[in-house]
Amino acid sequence: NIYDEMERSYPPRDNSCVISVSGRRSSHLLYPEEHPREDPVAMARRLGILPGGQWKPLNCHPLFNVAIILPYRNRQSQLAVFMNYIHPFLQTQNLDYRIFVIEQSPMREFNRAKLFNVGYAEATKINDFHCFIFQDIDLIPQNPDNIYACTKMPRHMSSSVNTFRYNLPYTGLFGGAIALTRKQFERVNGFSNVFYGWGGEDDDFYSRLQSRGFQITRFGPDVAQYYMLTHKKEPPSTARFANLENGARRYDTDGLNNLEYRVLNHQLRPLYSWILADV
Ligand code: NGS
Repeated sequence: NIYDEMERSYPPRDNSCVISVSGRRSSHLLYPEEHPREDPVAMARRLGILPGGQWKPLNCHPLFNVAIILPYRNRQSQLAVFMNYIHPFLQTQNLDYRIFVIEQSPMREFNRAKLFNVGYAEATKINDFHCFIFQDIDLIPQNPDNIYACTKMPRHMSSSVNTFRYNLPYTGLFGGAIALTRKQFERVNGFSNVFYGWGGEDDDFYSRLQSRGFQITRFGPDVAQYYMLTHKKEPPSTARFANLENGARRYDTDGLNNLEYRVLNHQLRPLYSWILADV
């Protein structure tokens, strides 16, 4: 049972929430773009979501406390589709969660990995989150059994994506959506901060985990199914291979412990906490 692998945030007690697992396969497509779109304020009110995109079940004690960190720039319609879909999805899992959107200010190339570090740092200032999900907003989890919480080992959540015909392209892929406890993330000094532009930052992160002796885990391909929202592909960065090659030299000095950025703006929006950062 894969749910034995879960790492609880709180010890079980009377009236702990039950993780209900349907056991159903999700080979059907959901076409989240075509879901009826609800106004964010109306949705927050209907679902009892607090300002900044926070929610927890009120009729039982949640077992999992999760910060969901989403790096972002210039994908407004995808963000709307994602938020419209993800809140009901997370609520069926009875999680104590909060969603953070970390937007990178213009000028420099996008730095997905550094935005994850920023999200981690900002979330940690607000609350003692036990578990972090780092993920792209174009990835829609299709199976409600894909629990958005941490496992005893760092977990690659999006191992079965429609654009790869639901196959894992290579064993070391650790991109898309991942889950790590605060402890696991701190143990590897977070992500590297040097990967500007597309590609390689997730491979570097996987090497960090390996260098610290972590095994990773994945749920089965029927549970780990994702639907990717379509968009134009970014041209890959030319620096990515060099950064990967000399990555090992920087694990201890490049990451959470040398993270520098400026928060330019932040707002508690109805469905998420928004942070605009200059990295
Ligand atoms: C690898 C990239 C990863 C990326 C993966 C999947 O080649 O960052 O492809 O990309 N590594 C390098 O460029 C060194 S995908 O097909 O999802 O666009 O995550």
